Amino acid sequence: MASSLFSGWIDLKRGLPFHGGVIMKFKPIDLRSDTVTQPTEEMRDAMRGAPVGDDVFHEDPTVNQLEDLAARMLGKEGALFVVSGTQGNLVSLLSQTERGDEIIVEELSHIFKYEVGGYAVIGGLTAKPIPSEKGVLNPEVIERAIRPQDIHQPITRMVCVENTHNMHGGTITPPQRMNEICDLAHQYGLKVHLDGARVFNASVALGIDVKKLTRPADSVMACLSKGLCAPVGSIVAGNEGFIGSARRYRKMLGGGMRQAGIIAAAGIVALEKMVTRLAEDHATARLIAERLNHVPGLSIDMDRVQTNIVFVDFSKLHTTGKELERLLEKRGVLVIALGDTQFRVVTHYGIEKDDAERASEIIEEVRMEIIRKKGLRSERRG
Ligand code: TLP
Repeated sequence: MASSLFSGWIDLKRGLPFHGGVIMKFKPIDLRSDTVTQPTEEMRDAMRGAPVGDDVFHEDPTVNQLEDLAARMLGKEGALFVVSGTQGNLVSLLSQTERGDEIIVEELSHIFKYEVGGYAVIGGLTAKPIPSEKGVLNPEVIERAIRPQDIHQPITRMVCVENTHNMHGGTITPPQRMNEICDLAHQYGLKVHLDGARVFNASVALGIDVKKLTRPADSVMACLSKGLCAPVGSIVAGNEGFIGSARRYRKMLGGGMRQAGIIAAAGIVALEKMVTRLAEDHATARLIAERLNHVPGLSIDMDRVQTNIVFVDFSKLHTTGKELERLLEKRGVLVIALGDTQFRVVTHYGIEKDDAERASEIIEEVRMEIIRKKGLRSERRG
């Protein structure tokens, strides 16, 4: 229905001019997340023509093709197509732990903070959150968090690594550090799960084969529906025993998807065609970061700008996150504020260089508007 009303503004690559149920007069520059990406035309064509079958019976040729491709790319014996990153992380935990076990997690990790406590509610697990250096775990800190064998204490069973690390601003754990973490964990008999929602962003930014980051882990989750643009779905990968178990837990969680080849078809395009393009998102993120970092009242830890995520500190503007979001939205830029000190910008397919420039300009204008309103003097930087 919207297409006839707003056909002049519709751009399938970037999506329809809707936001929060409201039809906007212009298409916003949506920097809230790379989860907002629309499937490409090639994905839509592939979905239209995909041969399908009942995947619970292993009879969907397109799902089977996606899983084989993903396993090969991630350097694992097998892979499983799951509904979401959250489901992929949960089946990975359930498959490698017992109720009452403890998992070691980074304190701002997605598994710990944003997965509704599934590890505890469904897995019966406790979590030991540990700090990191800008999202990169230190093996010595991990070692100190491993519980001794003691009848009073839960058994430490797993270490979870997030690469790239979302809440630290898309930071990368390099292969050498990944090897060190895995060597230590394995020495203690622990499993390592990699939340690689954006692991292809890490490999593209480093210019290395993604296997260098995924191989040392026992299980890997990688999202198809973020920067890679598939409409739905993630992959978990590991050895055959793990995949067998993950398949059972996926079924338990309601993730047996029947003719899922329809969406797996887009996942194949995502893996074959959309990986190297992520470099463009890294360039637009850097462009925004470099521009905003020169704006008085805003600051960015440029060390953390490694992939497609930028955290902007606006605490010096003395406004609320909600107000900032509202003012930006009025001018057609969507971001997510994290409390009243930082907002997050995520670049993705459909955000071109000129969108990045325009968004930076609008953010600067809104900052002026806030300063004017508050009667604050704009101070020049140093
Ligand atoms: N992240 C989303 C939100 O949930 C915050 C986002 O917009 O960044 N691991 C990591 C590191 C993630 O960033 C996310 C999603 C997930 C797992 C979960 O993936 P989905 O949304 O597919 O369940």
